[in-house]
Amino acid sequence: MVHLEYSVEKPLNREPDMEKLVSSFITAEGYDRNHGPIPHMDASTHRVSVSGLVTHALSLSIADLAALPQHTVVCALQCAGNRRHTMRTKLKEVSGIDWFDGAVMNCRWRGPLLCDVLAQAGVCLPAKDQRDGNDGDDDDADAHVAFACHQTPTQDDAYYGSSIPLSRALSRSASVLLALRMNNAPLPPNHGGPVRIVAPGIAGARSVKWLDGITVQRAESANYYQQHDYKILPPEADCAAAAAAWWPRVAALHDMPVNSVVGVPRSGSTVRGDERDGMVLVKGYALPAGAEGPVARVEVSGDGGETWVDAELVLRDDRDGNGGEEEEGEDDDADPAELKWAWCLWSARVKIARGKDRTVLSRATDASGNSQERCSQWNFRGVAYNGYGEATGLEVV
Ligand SMILES: Nc1nc2c(c(=O)[nH]1)N[C@H]1C(S)=C(S)[C@@H](COP(=O)(O)O)O[C@H]1N2
Ligand SMILES: [Mo]
Repeated sequence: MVHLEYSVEKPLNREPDMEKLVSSFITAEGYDRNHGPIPHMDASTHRVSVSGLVTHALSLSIADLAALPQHTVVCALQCAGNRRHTMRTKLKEVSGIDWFDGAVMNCRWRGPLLCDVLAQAGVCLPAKDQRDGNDGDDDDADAHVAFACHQTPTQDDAYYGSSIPLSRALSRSASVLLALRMNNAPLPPNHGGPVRIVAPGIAGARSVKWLDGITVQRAESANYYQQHDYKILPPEADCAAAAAAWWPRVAALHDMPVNSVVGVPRSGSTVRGDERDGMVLVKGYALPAGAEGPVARVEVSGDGGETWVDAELVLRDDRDGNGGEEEEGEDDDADPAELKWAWCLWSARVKIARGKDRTVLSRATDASGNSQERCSQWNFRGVAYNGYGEATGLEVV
């Protein structure tokens, strides 16, 4: 019997304190996002099936997965609805949980690469029927790898599922993992233990927890959460009824956009400038777009965007590359972690005039030149908001 925590009606959804979140490059206690109960599973009996368009269907135990070459990625896992509160308050009401800026965590994930698991099964796409009118150019563009968790029902479907394009799944450099470990310890139940997908750069909704099925198929996952909700609908889809016609016509959200957030000071707080020069310490995090990281630059403004200063960036954990904290018998740091998917923490001392109702802004640019705009376009579900980071209503004394 699987022991369950919470329920389909009342799943666990919470985000950590912002000041704590931006105080550590590796997130020890991140946000929780669930569409159903949290199952507590037996790692010694759990199996992951690999089926569909493969030459050998597989049923892999956790021990089988641990016996494959293990890969470490330090990456941010972010809910597509992170910063929804800002979109809702700045632009217009949206539908969804009122996430502030903390539905993201930067962790060290370790496990076999999805491409190695798929290689073992042997992906085999039969040639498509010529009558499809296919010109053969990109014959496999409709091929996807679907992930599923059938352990519990969810709020909108009988199971939880997602998919990513096959090309991404087969790409070694995309570093999609079947994560068995998080921050040098076995993956805990709330974050998907004993095994979850970690798809770096891609909206958290695709990183299926309590993974029990992988299917190679010629269509996206039919699951509710792939077909709805995690999509950037056009502005004319402005209510549930109008959105209904758009869900099947808009692509599922995958890569998340470049982003940054002001973590300290918090909006509405009173801040004291430095005794000598009046400068205020501002801190936050920044995220690269999809596979285009790492973050290259973060600028901060204390005067509403007229002048900007460059922030100092922390782009790695001090422990990376020099041993690190290891558990007995584990060697999570044997290979250096990849860092292009990681977030960065930043800090800057900025000049803010004394008085009430002051604003601090932040804007990030990643290694590929993607930069934040002041505001992003409204969408019905309030996903992928990436306007400038901001702390508003500050009183500087
Ligand atoms: N099985 C399952 N996987 C899931 C979900 C879920 O509800 N069930 N939620 C998804 C969403 S929307 C997000 S943002 C991340 C959250 O992961 P976390 O709870 O570890 O933060 O898991 C994803 N994987
Ligand atoms: Mo999410």
